[in-house]
Amino acid sequence: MTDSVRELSESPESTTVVVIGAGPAGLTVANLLRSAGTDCVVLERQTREYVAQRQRAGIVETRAVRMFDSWGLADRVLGGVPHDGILELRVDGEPHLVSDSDGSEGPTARICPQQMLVQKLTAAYLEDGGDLRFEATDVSLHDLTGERPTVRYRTPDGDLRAITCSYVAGCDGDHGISRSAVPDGVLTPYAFDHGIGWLTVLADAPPPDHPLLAVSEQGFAAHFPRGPYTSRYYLQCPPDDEPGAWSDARVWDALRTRLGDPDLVSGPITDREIFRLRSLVHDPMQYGRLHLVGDAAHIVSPMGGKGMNLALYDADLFARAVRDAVHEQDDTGLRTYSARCLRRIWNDQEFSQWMTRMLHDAGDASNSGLFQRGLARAQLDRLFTSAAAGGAFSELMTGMDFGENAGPRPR
Ligand code: RFL
Repeated sequence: MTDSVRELSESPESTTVVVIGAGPAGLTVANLLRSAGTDCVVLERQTREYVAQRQRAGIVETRAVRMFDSWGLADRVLGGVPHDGILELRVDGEPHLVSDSDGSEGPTARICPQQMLVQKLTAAYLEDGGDLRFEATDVSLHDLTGERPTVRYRTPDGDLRAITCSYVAGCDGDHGISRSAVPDGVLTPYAFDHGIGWLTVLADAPPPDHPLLAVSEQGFAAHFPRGPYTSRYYLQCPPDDEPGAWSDARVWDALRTRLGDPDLVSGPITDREIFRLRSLVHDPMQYGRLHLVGDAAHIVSPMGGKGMNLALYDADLFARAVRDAVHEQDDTGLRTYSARCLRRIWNDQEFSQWMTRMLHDAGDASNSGLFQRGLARAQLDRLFTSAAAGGAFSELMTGMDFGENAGPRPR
């Protein structure tokens, strides 16, 4: 008998699914499973307050809004305001409005910051009697290829607990423990470093009329709404730059120059960090009864706003697959989970990569050269003038670009 087993203060509990992580992926899985009448336990390392304030994504894309709608959850878990379907691409100070709505019937994208989605998903799950355990540390996964895997963890009081289950949802992000529970050699990582850094700044300052992405010779910049009087800004910078090198004055100067808006209203900066643009896919996304969901399986460069939306896509497929397996003894969804997720993931990686290259190469040519700059400007020109190019862009932005979206909705 190992020390950890001897320490167990109670005999193991039992549930159908243990969900590791209470970010957008884990909380969506938990809410959908509850809607499907399937029991689960969510284990989250952090406190509720910490998880509820983590600010990242800002838009829930059309496909994801309709996904929540199809489960009857949209009104409860989506906050914010409807996105008006217009995106501004500003090139050397000149505005171009492009549609990121595909005109199809049904609810459309919402400006719903990630922390608002997380807060609402948490509240809905707990209101419905869901089992969500914060400050669960030392989580470890066992017997993943057996009939009943076990998840062990430590409570905030230091007690060691164990839960046996039919399935584990690894929703613990890029730095979680789920992926590392898979033996070496099973998963193949496909990684790409874009060689680009972004300074990201959150400020109490007026949001733009439309989400705004700007190309300029001084480098890429962006301005996104995050609330009635909150904005997130991005500034291209060297990947190894230090946030301390960006004083408030330098941030606002660079934004005014790159956005071509000398009158841009500034405000108190509440958060500032620098990160490298990188992309990563792990294939397959399952091992035995463990299924990786969201950032635990893949990272997308933020351009195009796909990371959180992909997490919501995986969560939907996983929850439907478990529902079918548990209630109809049909394991097709579980067997095909990884392949179906990866099809969309590679599609969105390609879209994000295309946008990243185009909007950086068209501006500061010091990295990619003048030839690439010419190509990127030609891509922008096509986007602004060709109805077909504009239509493809809208479909990709909404997430409605796959034939399967026309298929039957979850029951
Ligand atoms: P998360 O959000 O990282 O949540 C994982 C959860 O697991 C917990 N955890 C553990 N729990 C128990 N035991 C352990 N050992 C654990 N280890 C970790 C963590 O505490 C956490 O609560 O992953 P999830 O749920 O897959 O969600 C993914 C999204 O967060 C992510 O894809 C997006 O934030 C990406 N992203 C964006 N996505 C968009 O769709 N649109 C955007 O505009 C957008 N902007 C961004 C972004 C990511 C950014 N960062 C992180 C670089 C902007 C930025 C700056």
